[in-house]
Amino acid sequence: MELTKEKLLSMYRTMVRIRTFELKVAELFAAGKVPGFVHLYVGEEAVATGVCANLTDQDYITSTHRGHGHLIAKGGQTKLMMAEIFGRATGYCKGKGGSMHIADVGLGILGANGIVGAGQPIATGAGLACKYKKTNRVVACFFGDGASNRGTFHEALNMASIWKLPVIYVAENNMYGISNYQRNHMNVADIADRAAAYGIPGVAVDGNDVVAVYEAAAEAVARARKGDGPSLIECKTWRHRGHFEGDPAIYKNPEEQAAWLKKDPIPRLEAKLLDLKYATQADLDQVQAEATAEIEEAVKFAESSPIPSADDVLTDVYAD
Ligand SMILES: Cc1ncc(C[n+]2csc(CCOP(=O)(O)OP(=O)(O)O)c2C)c(N)n1
Repeated sequence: MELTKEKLLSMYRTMVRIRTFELKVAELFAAGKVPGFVHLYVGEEAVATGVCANLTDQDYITSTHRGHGHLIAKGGQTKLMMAEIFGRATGYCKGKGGSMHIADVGLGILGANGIVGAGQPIATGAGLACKYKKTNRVVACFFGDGASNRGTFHEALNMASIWKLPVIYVAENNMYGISNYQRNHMNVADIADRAAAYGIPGVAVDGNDVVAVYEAAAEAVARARKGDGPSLIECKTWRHRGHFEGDPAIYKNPEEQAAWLKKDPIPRLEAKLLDLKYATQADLDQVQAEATAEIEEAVKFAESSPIPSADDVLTDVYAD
């Protein structure tokens, strides 16, 4: 499949916006301006971007504790996200959710989730609703390698398989569950192999190559829309930073880290864009400048927003 210039440039823009957002959050967290925990997506941008580039506003995603990239790729507004991370009343969840609980149901973002593996049954339920209502919508379910060991993963894939639900399960294999290397927590090299147990297609791709992710997701989305059921896509990738901000990641092998940094998905796509003459260095610099301005604006919005009122502490907690 030959991707158009517009598609490649649009995916580049998304990846740069995610990276810029995340590095700004890292800086603000280190400065003590962000309450709570943040788990950043730096290094994994090609996964959310390549998958979500196949989705429309009508489709759904479920996200994880490392969710900022998924939300931006699905069209979430960086201003409202930043305000939420700052715990402000103007944020996506009125400042009550923070980094790990951002949702925008209108955009099909069914929520980030602090419970590892909790998105899998939610995505499966959303897939059942899509099928039942004959909407032709699909659901992309993002989760980590660690989450593929949870019972929720196995139940979700089994049910989606027998009911032929339109769900794309996306395992973001960044090789670690916190500090636990993949070989210590599972006896298979490829999470994609687990698809065989449920009779669905499973494919492992280079998760740092946005084109490879895009193509695998395109096939899975087409299959889901046709009514042929779910797929599992494993994207092999690497988080550049610790598990959460503040984690010095002393468990990582420095040589392995250095080798993965050379496979950074953003410079890889830049090289491709320049090579294909789809962009000049000035065009790429312009994309970065726009992303920087957007994120600065988001920070200003968050910092100047009010903190939630104590009177609202119990609103939106339970359904009336
Ligand atoms: C059910 C549950 N068990 C344990 C935890 C603690 N915990 C938070 S993140 C994490 C590791 C998740 O690893 P993975 O699924 O690979 O995602 P990654 O952080 O690598 O993106 C764990 C065990 C949790 N949040 N929820």
